[in-house]
Amino acid sequence: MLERTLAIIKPDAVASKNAGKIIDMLESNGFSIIGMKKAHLTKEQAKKFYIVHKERPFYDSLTTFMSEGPIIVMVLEKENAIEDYRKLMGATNPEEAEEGTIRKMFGTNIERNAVHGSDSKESANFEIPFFFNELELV
Ligand code: 3AN
Repeated sequence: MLERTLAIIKPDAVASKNAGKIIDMLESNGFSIIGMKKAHLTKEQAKKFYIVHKERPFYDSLTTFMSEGPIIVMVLEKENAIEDYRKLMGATNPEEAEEGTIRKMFGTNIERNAVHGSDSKESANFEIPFFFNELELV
């Protein structure tokens, strides 16, 4: 069954001009981009997006990072999109990510790790409408 996931190219990877290479990897791995926009989150918006992490020690630092510059947000569609995109991203810590994954290639450290992807159907159901309405998904 076709599935949708939310992908973000984070401020570090947009600033380092790696967005195009990351988008190329998505397409060559079979993902269809059905929604895409550039955004610059405020700290408050980043805190709302990452509300599930509000008790974590890195919540403040993460939301400062995610609001430091523009991001590129996409809705990706594919069979098994959520799990397959998590695999293509690689481990949260780029040092532990497998060769050929996006985070291994473009991540700097466990926080500045180039990309985000929904980790479950429940997350995708929160994250996709956070950025897109149905009319924007084609
Ligand atoms: P993932 O993005 O791999 O699902 P999560 O959900 O545990 O990882 O963490 C969300 C985001 O928080 C990560 N993408 C990363 O930017 C940041 N993060 C995770 N763990 C740490 C940490 N120990 N220190 C700083 N930032 C972290």
